[in-house]
Amino acid sequence: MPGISRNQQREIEQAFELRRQLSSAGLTKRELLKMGLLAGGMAALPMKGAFAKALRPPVLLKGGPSSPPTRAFIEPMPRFIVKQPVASLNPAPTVNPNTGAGEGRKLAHQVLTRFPPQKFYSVSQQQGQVSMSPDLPLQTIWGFDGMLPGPLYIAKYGEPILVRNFNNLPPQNQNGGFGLPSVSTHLHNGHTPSESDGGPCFFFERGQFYDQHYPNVLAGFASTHPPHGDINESLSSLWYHDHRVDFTSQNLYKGLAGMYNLFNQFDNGDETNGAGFRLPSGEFDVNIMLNDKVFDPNTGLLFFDIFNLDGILGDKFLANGKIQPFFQVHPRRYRFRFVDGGPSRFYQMFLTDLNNLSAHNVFWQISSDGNLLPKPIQVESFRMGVAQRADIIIDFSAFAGRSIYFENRLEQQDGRGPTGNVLAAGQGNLIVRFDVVLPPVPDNSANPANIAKFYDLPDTTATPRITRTFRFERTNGQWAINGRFMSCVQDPNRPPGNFVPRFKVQQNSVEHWILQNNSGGWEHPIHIHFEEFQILSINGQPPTNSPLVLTGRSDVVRLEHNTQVELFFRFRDFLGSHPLHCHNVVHEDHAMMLLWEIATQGDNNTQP
Ligand SMILES: [Cu+2]
Repeated sequence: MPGISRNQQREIEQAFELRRQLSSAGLTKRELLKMGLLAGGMAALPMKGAFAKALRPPVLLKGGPSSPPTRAFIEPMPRFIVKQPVASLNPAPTVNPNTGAGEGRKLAHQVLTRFPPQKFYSVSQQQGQVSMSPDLPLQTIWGFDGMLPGPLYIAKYGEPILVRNFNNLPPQNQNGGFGLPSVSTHLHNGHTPSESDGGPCFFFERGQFYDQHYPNVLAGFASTHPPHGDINESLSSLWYHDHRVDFTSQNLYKGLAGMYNLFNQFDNGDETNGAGFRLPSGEFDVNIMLNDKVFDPNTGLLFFDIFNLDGILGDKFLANGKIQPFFQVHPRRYRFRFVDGGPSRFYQMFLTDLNNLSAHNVFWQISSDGNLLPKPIQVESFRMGVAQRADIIIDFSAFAGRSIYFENRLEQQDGRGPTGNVLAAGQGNLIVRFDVVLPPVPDNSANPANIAKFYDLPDTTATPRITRTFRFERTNGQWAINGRFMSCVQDPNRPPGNFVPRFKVQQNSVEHWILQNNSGGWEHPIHIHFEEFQILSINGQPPTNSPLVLTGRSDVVRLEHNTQVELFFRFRDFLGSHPLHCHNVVHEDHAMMLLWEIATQGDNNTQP
């Protein structure tokens, strides 16, 4: 390990060992907090001696080098494996939870009969072994079908599906130090009824299954735009991941995530079809999940630091489960669907030519999270917080015969958030190397410069029924919203699966939500489930469209230092509970999240 002394190296190794022993004791973060091991963060602990020193290795906590060295760009980036449907499920799915057969669902499906599934899927959450680098040992992960990343669902509007999700994870005492074999699978911002959304409280246990019904229906179908919904609210690139309350960060880090591409008649997955947008399709439509991870310097095994409440930064950068892969491409246009798979890092991605560092290599951004922008914008970079997606189009014909890198140039030194500095070309994290070495092939996709419009932005002038304010803040070393922490509390007056919400939204109403970060030290990528928002103002000013502040529809807003944003929402079509939370999954688990509920009658709580 270069740049550190033998003593520092030994401290790091001791710290990993101690943390591993404490982690495998199976304590939750809250139990550790009660024991005083987490109070106020490690730095505040009044500990002395070798134990304290080892628990607070300076190099590790500064996010410096910890993992063993790995060679870069010696393995290809894997493509996602497309999930295939099954002919039928046995037993057949039922509206009410089939608890007798082992289903862990508590609430009935709201629209299973209205939108009967046309395809059925069966997926198993289980342990698997994967190679993240030839320079590291095989890693034991938890993945959908045992894979990292999990499979890619190809879905279409108007084609409802049902996914039967099995929990086949190993028992808690075989978790390798982190991970809880109790899961809830969230399809991030599908317009999905609450009981299938995979919320934090809808977890199910080992040996159980859970049927998730994805109607793949446009928002507004039962309200503003009957009967088919608003085409302007079409979604494209979604991802799914574990959302188990208090354990999302461990389970996600362990590998429980995948992607879900949703098509319609315009974004139709066929670049030769002139009725659509003619976006690059087939082998030229590539999903990329980004993660950063830490590996134990002694064993080379994946390491999760349950003592870190700021947010975990890895010193190894993975794309589709491989550390710094290369990807061979043809000299033509490609669509890339990026997701920041966390756990805590923000990215600003540039195309870097290491032989010409001063070049401004432009490409096209076409989406903000799951939403196509009103039209493509030409950019030199794009920024993402955890859970955010960005669809971009790169024309590699300009780079034929050369290699060019995806480089993250956003400086971030700890889990609190980026410093705001954008590093010079070549000084950031090189993540994927594109080798433009494959032969020329036809390109039937549209030149983004000639795409005048994807969709219109829905109107945001309707008067809100209520404006609510949410403060995101640090409280006693943990993370709170309006001074309170997340917990799943069963409503004693309603059937099982109904949790006490912090507030009730009136179905089909308009609300304005003000999100406040009064801190100069932290940034939070805030995600609200179920409906997308538009930003009405940032610090009182209407936003101006730029690559860093896209004014289109989104489902995650990066709440930067000392920032207040006002968001426009319409909550439609379904009833039930959903969370609002920080998607730095360490903050989320600890416990910057709340549950709200769409109900027939809303409340008037302006600071829930
Ligand atoms: Cu946060």
